[in-house]
Amino acid sequence: MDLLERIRRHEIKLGVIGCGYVGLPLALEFAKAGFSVVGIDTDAEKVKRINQGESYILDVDGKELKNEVEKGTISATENFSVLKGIDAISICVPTPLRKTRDPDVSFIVAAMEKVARYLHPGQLIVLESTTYPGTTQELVLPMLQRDRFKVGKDFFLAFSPERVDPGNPVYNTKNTPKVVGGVTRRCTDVASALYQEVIDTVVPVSSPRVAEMVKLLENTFRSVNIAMVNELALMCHKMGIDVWEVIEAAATKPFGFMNFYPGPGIGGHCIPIDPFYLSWKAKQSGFEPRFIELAGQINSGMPAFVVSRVADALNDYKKSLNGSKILILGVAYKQEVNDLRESPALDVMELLHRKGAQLAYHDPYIPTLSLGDLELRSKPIDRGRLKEYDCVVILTSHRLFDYQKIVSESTLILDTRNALKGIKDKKVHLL
Ligand code: SAJ
Repeated sequence: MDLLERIRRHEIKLGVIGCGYVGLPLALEFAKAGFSVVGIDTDAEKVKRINQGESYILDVDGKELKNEVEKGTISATENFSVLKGIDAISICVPTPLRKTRDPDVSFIVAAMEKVARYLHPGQLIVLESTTYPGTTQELVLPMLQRDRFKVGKDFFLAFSPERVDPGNPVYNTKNTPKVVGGVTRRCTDVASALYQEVIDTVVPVSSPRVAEMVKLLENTFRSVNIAMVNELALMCHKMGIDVWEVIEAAATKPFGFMNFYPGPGIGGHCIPIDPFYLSWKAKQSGFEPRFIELAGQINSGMPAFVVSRVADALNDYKKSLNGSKILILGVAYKQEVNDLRESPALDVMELLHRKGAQLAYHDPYIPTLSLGDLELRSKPIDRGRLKEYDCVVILTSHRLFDYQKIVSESTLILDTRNALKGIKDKKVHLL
């Protein structure tokens, strides 16, 4: 029986390489649909916790995972030789930047070396990691297509960008449309057939290059628009205009507008990074992208702006940054996530620490963090402890914070997220 038929009967075995915030939800969706799924990860702790039915991703329901593990539809291993018995492989490994801001595709290469080693006729391979246009056809295909293996005939290869939005209570793996671009038409058909079994909407495109570019457009769109409102915040501060009121009013426009909000900078391992995959590749093709670089400069300049605003606010109370006790409220890179990667809070804290501030933070999602030589634990803020601080800086506006209490108990607040919207008090300074 051919692969398409076996996919439709849910009789194929799926391998997911990289069981992080993308791979684990995907693996669970396929397991819930009755596929036999193996998670493959180099992190022994992740493998152990999956096999114990224990979720380490906030958006993955622990009970559902345990249920599927007990049913035997999902398991995990560090041993890549399982690929010998796998029919379809989804690769969801990290794609960070090097220190030189160039793409680091070493995780993709490492995964593909294993895939190539165990490649056998009839296999489908789908790369999901966000990467520059051309990765699948220029880097991955040559690693897999050898003398006797022909793509589109002996094996199938596609790119399908992940669109996971951590902490999003509405959109998840199943109900977020999935773009799929195969190296050949048949590759697109086979990959689309697989995703159609678990994802409500599949969007086939003409090539992996188009699918890779779709993802980078999505994330560059966010980076550039966030940078624009960040610059608007700097402008409005100079001009004495409330940027938050401006954005709220502009958002009443029912067409041709989409609101973004200023903040202390951008975090996560997507928006601050993915656009630079695109600009790197564009430059290789002789094109100098300007929006991406400019957006990066503006967004990465926000932590310093926040620190200058803290200094100004303390100055009103005849206090200096040096020696002041400052509490950072919310350090995760965005609300309702337990992820510190690229969080602008780390940059703000580093700058404050260098200026001699006595730092503390509170974030129920992040129990500990290290900042250079500093090891910090999340401090409790109950029983009137907020009064101990010369300034409270809200960097991530988790919904679970009691903002009324925070205002009443604090001496001075810098709110970089308009979390206190509507609470008018002279001790509250807005970004
Ligand atoms: N941010 C702002 N102002 C805004 C929106 C976001 O300052 O108006 C900041 C956030 O605080 C955060 C950063 O930007 O630090 C990134 O925010 P994000 O909402 O883009 O969050 P991510 O990176 O977790 O998720 C995004 C997805 N988000 C949405 O579509 C809402 C989506 O772009 C991708 O699916 C995902 O990255 C990815 O994995 O690429």
